[in-house]
Amino acid sequence: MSKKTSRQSAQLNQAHASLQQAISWYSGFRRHGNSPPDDRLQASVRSDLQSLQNALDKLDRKAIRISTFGLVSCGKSSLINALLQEEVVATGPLHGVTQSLTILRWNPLPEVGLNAELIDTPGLDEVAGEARATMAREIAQKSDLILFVVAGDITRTEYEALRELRSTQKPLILVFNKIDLYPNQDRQKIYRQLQQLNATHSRGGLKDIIAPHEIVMVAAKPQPIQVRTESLDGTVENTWEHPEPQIEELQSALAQILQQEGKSLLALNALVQARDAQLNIAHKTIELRQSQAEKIIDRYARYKAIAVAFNPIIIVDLIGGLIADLALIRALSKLYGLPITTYEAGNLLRRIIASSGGLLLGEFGSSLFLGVGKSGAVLSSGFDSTGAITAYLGTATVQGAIAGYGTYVIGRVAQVYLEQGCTWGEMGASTLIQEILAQVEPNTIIYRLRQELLELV
Ligand SMILES: Nc1nc2c(ncn2[C@@H]2O[C@H](COP(=O)(O)OP(=O)(O)O)[C@@H](O)[C@H]2O)c(=O)[nH]1
Ligand SMILES: [Mg+2]
Repeated sequence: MSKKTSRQSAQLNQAHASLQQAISWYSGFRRHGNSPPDDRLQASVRSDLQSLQNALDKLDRKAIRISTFGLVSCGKSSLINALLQEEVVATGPLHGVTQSLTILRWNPLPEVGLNAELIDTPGLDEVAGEARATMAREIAQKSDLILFVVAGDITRTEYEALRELRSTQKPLILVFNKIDLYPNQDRQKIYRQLQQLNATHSRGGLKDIIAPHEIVMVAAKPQPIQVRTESLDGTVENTWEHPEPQIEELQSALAQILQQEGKSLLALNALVQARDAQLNIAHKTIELRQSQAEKIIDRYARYKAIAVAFNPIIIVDLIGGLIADLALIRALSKLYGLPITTYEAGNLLRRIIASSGGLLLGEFGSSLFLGVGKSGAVLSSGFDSTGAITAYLGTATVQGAIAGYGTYVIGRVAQVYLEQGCTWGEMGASTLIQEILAQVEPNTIIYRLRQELLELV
């Protein structure tokens, strides 16, 4: 096994472990902590749990999902038949031959150890406006690779759909079909036409909608040719001959992608799906437990204010404050039932300290200045004069209030981090996505999508 292949297999295994870990965590998490099983929460995260399970099942099947998009009659169904080398789906010149999504199993490269699922879709122009965009996005989200089929000049509708699909960050091949009818068409011409459409309509968004090497030219079902045969006795017979499909360019483009990065794509997409599901779960949990969380944060803010105000020693203030903040983070994560270890809680606190440095500095500064005053007041007078006690209490109250406010902010920031942090653990989906993206080879499709994917993480 080559190094690349084994790296891809390792990515697949890691994705598998990550999804399994997430599923085992979240299917038990409603019984976690002090919170009783919560029917409302359970109902609201059901679809996300299902999505996690679906992603894992797809990994188990090792199924690369390839879907076709295009206007009606551009030859999507014909293309699928040509790839399968069998008339499996109905095709025809009438509008709307394909009414629903059809999933077809295909085993293009047994040696790669991947299965493919080809998805035949209705034409983009058969579904109106907003619904079309939604349909396209939903199908694209479930796909690992998109075949966008065109035949003839690219229309505005096609261009818009192409742009919409591009924004899902899925690898895409532009398949120009029916080259038997357009013998003068070539890759560069299509590329230029797209660039032109892009310049007119992109509103400054996409720089390069597609690269020339992502365009392939095929004839999925070339027009039958009439053959006229005249026998010796003079009788004439007209027959129709069906030329073989010409889809070699597409076949080799697919083979290259599947071989070079099929498993990585599979792992990556499963992880993206898992990450989104986990973020949804975290978000819904935090929303549903908002009022309880506020009570906890208030309580800790008050504890800390009191503890800091009445503690005369600076360093104990600070340590005590940090312990209180850590305890708050633990209490919140317990309330939500979101995965967090003590180590992660410590990390989280460090990140909060780094990102809200100003606030913490304020706390620290107040401890130094006011704390010295506070300790000084105690040392010099030993609480024996009313003046000293007043000074002490004044300083202490201000300091306590600042510390309490600090905890309040930390509570808020912790909520945000908990919501996102659940995918950043050791086997977390976001962590693995970043690892895979760091390993991609420059000449791959994933590499091209890397920047956009990194922005999503
Ligand atoms: N000339 C020519 N016709 C094609 C080709 N591929 C498909 N067609 C025809 O285009 C029509 C629509 O094909 P179909 O696969 O049903 O399109 P779909 O609506 O995109 O699924 C059918 O009549 C096909 O025979 C091709 O490569 N060349
Ligand atoms: Mg069709």
